[in-house]
Amino acid sequence: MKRVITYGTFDTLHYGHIRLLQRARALGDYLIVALSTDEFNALKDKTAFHSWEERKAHLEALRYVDLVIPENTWEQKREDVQLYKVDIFTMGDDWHGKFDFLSDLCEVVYMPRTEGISSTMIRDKMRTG
Ligand code: C2G
Repeated sequence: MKRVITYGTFDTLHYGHIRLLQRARALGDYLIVALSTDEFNALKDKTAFHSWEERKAHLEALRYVDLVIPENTWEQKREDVQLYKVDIFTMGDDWHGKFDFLSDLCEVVYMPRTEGISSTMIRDKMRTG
């Protein structure tokens, strides 16, 4: 059982997120998503449109996601990897290199982002119509 973990806000879930989660799950047999809380989003200067509970429900509806846990801090990743016995940590390559410090604990894989879609773009379109 190869266990994979990824982190993010996953606001206004879109096909860029879903392709990321699909590829992440395909790296192993079990995918954990650490979902940014609203408090942690504030640390990322982000304000999600959907609540944490709504974003969690969206992710849990996907066949690629096996478990959703809260992401509260930048520092929790090492503990999460050990606690959940993670074999592979993966993120989109906009984070390339940023989490290499985990490579003594697990494999670190950065995957190409999906171009042409973002939560910001969706929110702007929702605002302007
Ligand atoms: N993503 C993607 N393609 C897009 C948009 C997002 O592949 N068009 C990926 C990102 O690279 C990331 C994941 O989807 O791996 C979630 O994206 P966000 O919700 O924007 O996550 P972010 O704010 O980058 O949070 O501790 C890490 C942070 O919590 C990452």
